Amino acid sequence: MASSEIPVPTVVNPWTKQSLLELITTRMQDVKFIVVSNREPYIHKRAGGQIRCVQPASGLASALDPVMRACGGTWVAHGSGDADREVTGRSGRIKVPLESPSYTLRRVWLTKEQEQEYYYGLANEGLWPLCHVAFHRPHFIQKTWDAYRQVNQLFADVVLEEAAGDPAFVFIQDYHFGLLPRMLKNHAPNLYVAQFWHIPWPNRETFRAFPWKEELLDGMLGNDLLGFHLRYHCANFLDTVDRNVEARIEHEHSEVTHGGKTTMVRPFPISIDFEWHESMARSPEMDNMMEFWRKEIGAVPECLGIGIDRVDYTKGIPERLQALDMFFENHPEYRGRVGFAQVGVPSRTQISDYRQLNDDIESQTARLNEKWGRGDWVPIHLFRGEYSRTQLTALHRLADFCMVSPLHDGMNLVAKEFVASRFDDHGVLILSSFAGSARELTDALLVNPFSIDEMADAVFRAVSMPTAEATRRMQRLRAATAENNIYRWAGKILLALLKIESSAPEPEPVPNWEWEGVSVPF
Ligand code: GDG
Repeated sequence: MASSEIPVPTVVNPWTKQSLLELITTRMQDVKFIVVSNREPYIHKRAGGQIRCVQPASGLASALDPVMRACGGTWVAHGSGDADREVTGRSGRIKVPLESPSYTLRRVWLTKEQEQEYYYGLANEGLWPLCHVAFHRPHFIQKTWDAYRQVNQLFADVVLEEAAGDPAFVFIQDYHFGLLPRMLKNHAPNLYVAQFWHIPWPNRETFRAFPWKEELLDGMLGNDLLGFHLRYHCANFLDTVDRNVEARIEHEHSEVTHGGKTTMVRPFPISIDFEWHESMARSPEMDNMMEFWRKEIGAVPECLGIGIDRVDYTKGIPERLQALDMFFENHPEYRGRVGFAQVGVPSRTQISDYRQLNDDIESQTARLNEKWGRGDWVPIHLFRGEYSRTQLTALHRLADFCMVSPLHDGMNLVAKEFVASRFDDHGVLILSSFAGSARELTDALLVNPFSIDEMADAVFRAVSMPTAEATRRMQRLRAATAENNIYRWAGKILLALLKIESSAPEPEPVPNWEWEGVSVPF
């Protein structure tokens, strides 16, 4: 059957904010809910003599904020904004979001040196390239691992303080906290600990290069539940454990037992609040916002492509620009008619490779515009900066196609946000088959981002696609995203945790810790 003949599936009972709330109010009344991540969902920054509260460009923060708004509870995170301390009480706690406070943000203060070694060093120059396998050499330096251990312990102290001896669900986010689960479980067995690893897990051969394998894996096996986006990442993890630590692995149940403790390893593909994105796209303020982009772009071309990314070497931005170059080379009939707007939010600019990447993208854009531009037609518009969610949604609305071409990505939410914004069923998604989202968004034009020819060809297919085919594809993409939304992701994780909790033996009595100011020895 041709792809355009496959019927659009209807969305049956999707998870909603309401159903998640019901789950929480009926099943989680007696437990605290604590989320831990490095990145905070709201950052207070000084700008022009004023303090602004901004939401960072982060997939993790975008995904979890709606869940926390629904659940309440406490989110423990690094207070990284230059005005964070001024607006936060002595306790380090602040209610967010400011316009409708629904949960507590507990800020953890790190020294510049800790941030440098643990965050930029071990997490982002070690684990990030190791797990992405994007042909970028990871750096493993002992002092960064020492800082990683130290910061994990600092967060453990804060979480134990927030739990205050009560039973709690602790939901840890990402690769910054591989040691935290074990630290928590060793001292508070009445905590139910889950971790979601937002980036890929590499195969065991790649992981061989990591110098502190056993300690990291032992830390992660402190979890009751460990989630990855894809089954493939779970299988890689189990295989890595099999090779490196003394453990019993039950592949059939996807469980590991290590040191007498069992960890469930499960795939939970993350997503977005589909309805929220769609209603924003339909809101009256969109007209003004679209006007904003029309002015920024100048003469909007007949056909507009967009890309929205943190500037990161895993996102494949230079490769995308090369593909556009080849497209203009191969299809002179589209010169002057197709334009591309790339939003690139600077990210991790303390790391020199990231600064270099920003410079490279800028000079590549300048070369391309010099080569192809004529009259008032500018082929590539580069917007380097951070934009509001409303502005990004307006850009989605203006686009005829969206290119999401990471060399490797755990999921990639931009692809899903684009689809959610297109209530008009217009627009073509070009998506890397190395993004986790490609497993669900099979009606996108799937490409190998390492093949410039293939991507250039996909651009041609996108701009020349018959409207009926584009519409059918978009309808199916939207149905898939509406069904697998962020509430489903959170609901499935909570249900798995509740299952673990209900089958747990009666807990041992918990020792009465002195919480204030005491560093719990690990
Ligand atoms: C990790 C994994 C996984 C972009 N520009 C701005 C802005 N954004 C928002 C996007 C989107 C988010 O940032 C980026 O999401 P990605 O999914 O691309 O992810 P990463 O930050 O690399 O995150 C990734 C994700 O975790 C979730 O598990 O999907 O695979 O690498 O929401 O819209 N947001 C704002 N201004 C911008 O200029 N406010």
